[in-house]
Amino acid sequence: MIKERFVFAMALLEILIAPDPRLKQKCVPVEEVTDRIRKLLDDMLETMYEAPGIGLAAPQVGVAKQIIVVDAAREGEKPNPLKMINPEIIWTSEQERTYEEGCLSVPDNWAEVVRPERIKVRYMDETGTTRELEADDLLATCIQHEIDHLNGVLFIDHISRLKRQMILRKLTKLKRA
Ligand code: K1U
Ligand code: ZN
Repeated sequence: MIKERFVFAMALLEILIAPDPRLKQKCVPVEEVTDRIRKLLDDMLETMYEAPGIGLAAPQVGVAKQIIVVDAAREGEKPNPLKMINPEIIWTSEQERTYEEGCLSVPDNWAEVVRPERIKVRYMDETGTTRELEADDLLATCIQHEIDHLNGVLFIDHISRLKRQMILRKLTKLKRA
């Protein structure tokens, strides 16, 4: 008997640009880690590297599920791709850090955001194994930024209303043009 084999090619996904109601949704947890979820994780990583970016959350590609990918390795460092399903922050440091953040869904805009400097995050990997990771520096900032996306929060929600509205108006005009 000939066994059928499916070979899935990786795909680049379209990244949604704000304002978009799909970026403001609360995402649902993943119940079971299937091949479809693993394919989404691979496609998200490929999309993130191509953008280029250091993180990407599923709602940014129109999928309202609690899934993020991150690689905060700096230039010249060994790549460190992380695939996180149902990530939850279980500890944050009192010490905070300010970082000028960007977002692939808010292109060409950067703003300083204050967040805890160190975090501990619990998540499921692509095999369904629950893991915990302690992160600091850019990795901690990026994971917090991506988990915000899963709750419909963008980095511009951390800045003044005036600045946020200016950015959103600019993006709306660019999308119309
Ligand atoms: O969520 C996203 O849209 C990805 C975003 C993540 C992020 C950046 C900065 C601070 C916190 C979270 C980005 O990757 S924006 C692009 C970016 O940071 C970058 C692009 C090329 C080289 C290095 C960084
Ligand atoms: Zn973002």
